[in-house]
Amino acid sequence: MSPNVPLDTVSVIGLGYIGLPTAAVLAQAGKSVIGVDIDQSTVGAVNAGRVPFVEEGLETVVAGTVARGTLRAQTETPEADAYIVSVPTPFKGDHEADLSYIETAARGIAPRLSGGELIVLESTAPPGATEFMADVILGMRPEFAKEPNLTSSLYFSHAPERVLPGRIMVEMLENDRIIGGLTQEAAELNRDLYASFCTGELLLTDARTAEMAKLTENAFRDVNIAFANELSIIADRQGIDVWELIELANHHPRVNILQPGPGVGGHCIAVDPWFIVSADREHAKLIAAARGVNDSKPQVVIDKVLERADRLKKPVVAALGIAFKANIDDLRESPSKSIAVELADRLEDGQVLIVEPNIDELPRELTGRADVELADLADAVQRADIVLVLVDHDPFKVFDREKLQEKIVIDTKGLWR
Ligand code: SAJ
Repeated sequence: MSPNVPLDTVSVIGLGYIGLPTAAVLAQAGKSVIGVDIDQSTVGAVNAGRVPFVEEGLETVVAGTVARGTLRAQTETPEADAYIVSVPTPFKGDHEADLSYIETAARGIAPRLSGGELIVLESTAPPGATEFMADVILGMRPEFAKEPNLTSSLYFSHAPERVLPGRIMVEMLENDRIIGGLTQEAAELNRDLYASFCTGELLLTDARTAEMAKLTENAFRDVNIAFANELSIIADRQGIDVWELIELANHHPRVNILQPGPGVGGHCIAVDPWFIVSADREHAKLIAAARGVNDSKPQVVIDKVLERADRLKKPVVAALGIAFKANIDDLRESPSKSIAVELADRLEDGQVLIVEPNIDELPRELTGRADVELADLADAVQRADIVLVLVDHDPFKVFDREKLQEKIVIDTKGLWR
């Protein structure tokens, strides 16, 4: 039996790629939701029913729930029955997790508590982070630490997000969720809250296992992409088409190799495995090696382009895609973007034409330079000596390949094979 405490008002701390969709689906499910963000422009956008980033289907739900009055945003942490902390956990130093955003969120929540509240950590974090969040809050409110397990106490839980950018509004409703409580009651209360919007299975465990499960999922994917990336380097040197190789090997009933690319980007898969490594450096050998392989792939691509460009006078490179993956506008931790930046720096007397249909202006690192320009696909290909495919955006797939004749094509995504 879950503790009998209300879960009507929910405050979501951090209105980013995960927090805002979470707030929106909770509001859609009938909760009264108050989103909190330190960024006034995010707060302003949400209150106007707008979304500060591209995510299929999100704006409609935000606009609808704001108009109905079930979702609003502010910069101050309010009183609420439940809190969901969805703030960044970047790394610092030697790939240690930086828990300072979680700490700041916890410090904002503590003064608002009156007992009986559920506090959920959604941010991906290393084993022990939920206990850390609880310690920060209980350190500020020691009166709640004295009577654990009573309805007047606080309930701490971890429910790591697992949604795929680009499919967030579907996966948030349908994916199974792992819910790890610091106590059984906390896990049950967390399950009751998430059952209001999630039709997937809600799997209860303890907080440390839930923390590790999330890291394990992303490390699994990272290791498997590293395998594909390593194969792509070996195959290239052996004169073998890696895409054909993988397709053939995947006909085996128990083989399922992922796809190589220019490297691994985004704020999850390129980051989270480090939290396992930093928790146990001595034993996380494979996970650390996979990170190394994936992080080295952009340099392999850069070297290949420079080698080809070396033979040309005033080489023009069309870089197709700088987002971290297909059909999104997210440039964070994007290997494609760093490849474009380094090419712009190193191409002698050359030019880089960036084709990125999901953005209207170039990021800071690529602006204000005479040798870089945002161009449309047809124009860039026409002007380029080297066409470098970095992201498999849909519009690139249907490009007329006749127009590639006489171009040097370096295709890191196997788009046009
Ligand atoms: N990539 C490849 N080859 C592949 C698949 C992906 O090179 O075969 C690259 C992508 O181009 C991209 C990176 O890997 O640069 C990551 O992309 P992704 O689509 O694998 O994953 P993310 O980072 O968008 O989202 C992941 C998901 N985790 C898993 O699939 C295990 C998502 O479910 C998580 O919620 C998310 O991380 C997160 O927030 O942790």
